[in-house]
Amino acid sequence: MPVDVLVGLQWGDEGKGKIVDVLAPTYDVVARFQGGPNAGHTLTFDGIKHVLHQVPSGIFHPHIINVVGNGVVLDPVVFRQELQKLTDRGIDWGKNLYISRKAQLILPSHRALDRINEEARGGSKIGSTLKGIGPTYQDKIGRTGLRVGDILLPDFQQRYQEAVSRHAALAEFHGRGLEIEEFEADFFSAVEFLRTLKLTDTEYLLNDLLKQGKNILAEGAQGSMLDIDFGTYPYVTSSSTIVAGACTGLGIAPQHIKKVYGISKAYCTRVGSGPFPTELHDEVGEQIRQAGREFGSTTGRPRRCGWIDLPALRYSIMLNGVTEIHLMKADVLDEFDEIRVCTHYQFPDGQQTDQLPDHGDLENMQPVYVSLPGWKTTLQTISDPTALPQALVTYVEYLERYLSVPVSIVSVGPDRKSTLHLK
Ligand code: 2SA
Ligand code: MG
Repeated sequence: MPVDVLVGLQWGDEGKGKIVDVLAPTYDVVARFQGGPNAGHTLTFDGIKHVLHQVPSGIFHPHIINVVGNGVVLDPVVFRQELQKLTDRGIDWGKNLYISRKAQLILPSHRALDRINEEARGGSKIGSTLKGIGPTYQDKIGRTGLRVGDILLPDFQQRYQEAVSRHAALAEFHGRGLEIEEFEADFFSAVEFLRTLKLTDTEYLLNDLLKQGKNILAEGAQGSMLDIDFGTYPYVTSSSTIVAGACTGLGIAPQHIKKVYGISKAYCTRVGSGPFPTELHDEVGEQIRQAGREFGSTTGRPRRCGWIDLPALRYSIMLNGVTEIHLMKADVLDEFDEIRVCTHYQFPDGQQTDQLPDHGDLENMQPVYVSLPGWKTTLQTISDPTALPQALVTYVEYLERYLSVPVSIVSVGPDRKSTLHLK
């Protein structure tokens, strides 16, 4: 049976949590393959909004096995909080949640270093979520990281102290102290809690499940334009957010992958610094922010808002081999007279391109737009795809023509039920 992968095609917050929730019932397994507490996946059903950071979004379905893969960086303190909240809401996660022993551990000193590094960047801050993501992946690649499985070793405490000493030296380079003492007791009690969970070689678990005929949904976090290799470097996150990351982040071979769901908003947002060619600094951008409630679900930061960027989307689709697009938050554009679509970028010398230039260039590009009519109706009340307004159908057809990939879902509201299947 196959592995299907769901990825964000923009700069994150495309609505991946909602789509995993909608698709989850047809899968036996939902697995996270990268990122960590920087992610914020929002799911809304039965009138309640749930925000997940590290727990896979299949957790609300008792039949689904949820896996935190080796590619993830895990903060035990945040993880325990998340699970506690689920318990308080009556979700029984105990039986079907597995964590890779090879996932990297985020330590309090990683979080401290994230802040120190950001502050040291002065005017060129990444806009990190300050969850310790960058420093933890740095340790992983530098082969000095601590992994979840290490908490079972008798010398874990000593390994921890060695890591903290290393981190203290790095902080000192910036003339700073780590100042983590007040967080350590909490960290160690969360580690004790983590010990009681199902810490597993999840690459075996997943491949055994595949052999048994189970199907897996790999749940991406952040977005393709934040990918460590192909995103707008250095304004990116520190993991492989594209489909290829699902292979290394779960231990699954590429031939198992079948469908690739590419999630995009009907417009575009970005949180944090870095180039964003279609960003709107005017009242239209503000209108999108308010209508779309565009504030970070992890940090509460206001998101930068703009029109959909088709050269960037086509690039993401190419990198991921997207087989179907899910167009999210179409209802946010209900009130607009016109919907703009960026088809090209223009260089300062007047030349145009529909390819994504390197980020230095990208900052100097002007977007070239096509204007399409708005639908000026309330989409949220529509439950039959054939009842969608013609202007929205025209918009969707325009995207499909440009991107050469079908749009199979249009989402018209945050609730599970506000999901229209076109194909
Ligand atoms: P980091 O913390 O090292 O991964 O930050 C590096 C860049 O990646 C961006 N990033 C994100 N962008 C959008 N959404 C993310 N998740 C949260 C959410 C964000 C929030 O779902 O709302 O609540 O603010 C996410 N995670 C990382 C980040 O802004 C940096 O530009
Ligand atoms: Mg999010």
